[in-house]
Amino acid sequence: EGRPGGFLGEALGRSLERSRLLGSPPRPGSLRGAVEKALSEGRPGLLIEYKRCSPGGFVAWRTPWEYLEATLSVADAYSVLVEPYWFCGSPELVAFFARHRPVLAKDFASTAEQLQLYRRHGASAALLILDMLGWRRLDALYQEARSLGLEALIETTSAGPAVEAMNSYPEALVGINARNLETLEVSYRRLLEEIARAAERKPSRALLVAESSIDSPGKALELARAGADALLIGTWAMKSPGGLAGLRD
Ligand code: IGP
Repeated sequence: EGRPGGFLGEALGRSLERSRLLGSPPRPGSLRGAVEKALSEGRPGLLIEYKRCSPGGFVAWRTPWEYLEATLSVADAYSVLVEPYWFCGSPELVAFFARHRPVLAKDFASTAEQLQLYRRHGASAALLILDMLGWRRLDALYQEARSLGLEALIETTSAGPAVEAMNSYPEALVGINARNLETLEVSYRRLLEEIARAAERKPSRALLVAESSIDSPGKALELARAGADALLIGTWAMKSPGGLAGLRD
């Protein structure tokens, strides 16, 4: 009996591939290592995000493999949405991208079980949102992540808490998000200002990440000059992955 042809044949191939991923989780490198390597080449680390939809109403049904092909040459790491209801994400997508680059599991993580799920799917790092968790729960989840061998990206929206996080958690990456997650409002101007303020008081080993609203090479350059060590790019990358090419020149 031969393999089925056409779409069914392809579906069988993908199914076998997914099944293999469950049996042997990928062994990705470190997210910090990927960013440090980019910095050693004189450029900011590029964290390219895979999200198929967002609460803002954005929808992009580029398949994971098409997206991988279009972005692998610029991505130092991937940020992959796990949250299913607003962002159309899943843990299996983490496993898919983690075979190729270190992956940040992007979710509204609030329990140790969720961190274990990301780890089982090959994530290198988990997102921890300070404005959602508060310092006490953040600290507990951060310790849990470390004990599982996961790195963390601690996210906030302004320079003050970002500097505090960089001082308290020197191993973590610390991000400032242009999008306020209470109101979903985005401000690139504000992001640039907060990155510049946080960079002034950045401890030497810390890694500062600029997140959201980056949609041109000019903004990427401006944020890097203001002191961002890495850039997290979602919507722009999903809409026109070809446009990212200029970022590594
Ligand atoms: C990417 P943008 O504007 O490039 O699509 O943003 C990323 O920063 C954004 O998706 C994000 C996010 C989050 C999503 C940042 N923090 C927390 C969900 C949860």
